[in-house]
Amino acid sequence: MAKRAIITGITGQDGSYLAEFLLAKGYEVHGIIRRASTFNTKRIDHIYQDPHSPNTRLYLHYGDLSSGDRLTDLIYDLQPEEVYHLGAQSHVKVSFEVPVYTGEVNGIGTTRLLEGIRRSGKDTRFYQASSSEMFGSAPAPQNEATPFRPRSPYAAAKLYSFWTAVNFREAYGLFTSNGILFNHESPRRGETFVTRKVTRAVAAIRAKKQTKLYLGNLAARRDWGYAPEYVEVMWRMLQQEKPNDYVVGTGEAHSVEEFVGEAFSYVGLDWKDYVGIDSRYLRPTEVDFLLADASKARQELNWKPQVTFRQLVRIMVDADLEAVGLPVVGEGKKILEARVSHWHHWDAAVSSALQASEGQAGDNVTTETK
Ligand code: NAP
Ligand code: F7E
Repeated sequence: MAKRAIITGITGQDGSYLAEFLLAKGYEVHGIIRRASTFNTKRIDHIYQDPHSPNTRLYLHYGDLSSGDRLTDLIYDLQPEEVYHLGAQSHVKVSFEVPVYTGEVNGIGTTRLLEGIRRSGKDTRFYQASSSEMFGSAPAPQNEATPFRPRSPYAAAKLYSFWTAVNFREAYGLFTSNGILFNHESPRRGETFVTRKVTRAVAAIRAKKQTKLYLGNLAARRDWGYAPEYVEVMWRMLQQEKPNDYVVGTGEAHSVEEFVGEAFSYVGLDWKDYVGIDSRYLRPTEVDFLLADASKARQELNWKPQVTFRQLVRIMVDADLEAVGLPVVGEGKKILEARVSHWHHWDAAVSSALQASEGQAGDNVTTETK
């Protein structure tokens, strides 16, 4: 029988890739989505299946992490083998503006799910989307033994969830694993994160639809990887004999300025002609330097990322050029064809962005549970 998984945050970057990955592995996938007055399913429309079809393996259910009853009911009704908890208010800068909401959703939301699993009595395996932001000001490189020094409401809330997952493991024997993931990006990355903001601007400037790009701190350094490779490691964590916590990243860090330089030069532009600084994008407290020491994941999960920083920039810029209707430079597209040939395809990555801009999303929700 097919394994059944619940994904919170299925409409997000990682949730959409994970849903594709699990469907390709033969899972029955149940995604929890928020009701919105506009369509918010653009990243999963290309894998949507009509719930009336006998072969359907993707189901969507309304629910919100800020409210527990529905989550508990879904866990009771569905009795999933695995829960991937990816739903969150994921923007660090925004968390300074809405700290209480961020704590409610990113912190207490996890307890709501874990309590639902504990009370259901089923030995459901649980993946917690922990974050390198939890390391904050701790010196790089960071690994599982590095002390956490969070620098934002986002990071503090994620830390609460990290320890709650550990506590439910120790107190009740639940299979809970934390993936401490460093930044990972893709053509499906939210438009206000710095990488996507830059690659979209490069495409818009090339298309003569934009003349200037305003950013904040160009000196911050991040360990940026390619998102589809990171959802595979989430799954690997839940296939282990025992639950555990793992740092996941490439082991290579670059500054925001380097990302900007690489993206502009890929299309033959000098970034200094286009980029300005606007203090509104600065954070009250910044995380200066994140660099993963992912040796444990490499050894125990046999996980090693294939896509490099330079390749990531090319994949994202090509996708955004295509999304604004320009010819791609082409290196990014070739990299994906050569290096990521199995379940993730260029067409899906780009077509979802195009569908979004063309407003093709549909009403894809069934509230029926099996
Ligand atoms: P994302 O694109 O922002 O997706 C977040 C998802 O959470 C969306 O589906 C969103 O729904 C959903 N969500 C937000 N608030 C919710 C609520 N109150 N109730 C139910 N669902 C809610 O984030 P991502 O980049 O895919 O990241 C996935 C997870 O990994 C997040 O927990 C993030 O904090 C964590 N993480 C990300 C990275 C990274 O570099 N990407 C690194 C480490 C950890 P809508 O579509 O309706 O907004
Ligand atoms: O910022 C700097 C900014 O917002 C990266 C989330 O997925 O990864 C992400 O959090 C850096 C920061 O990502 C702008 O100050 C400069 O130093 O793209 P970001 P993040 O804060 O690292 C972690 C691992 C997560 O868990 C989070 O969910 O870039 N920066 N100028 C800017 N950042 C933004 N957003 N916009 C700017 O204009």
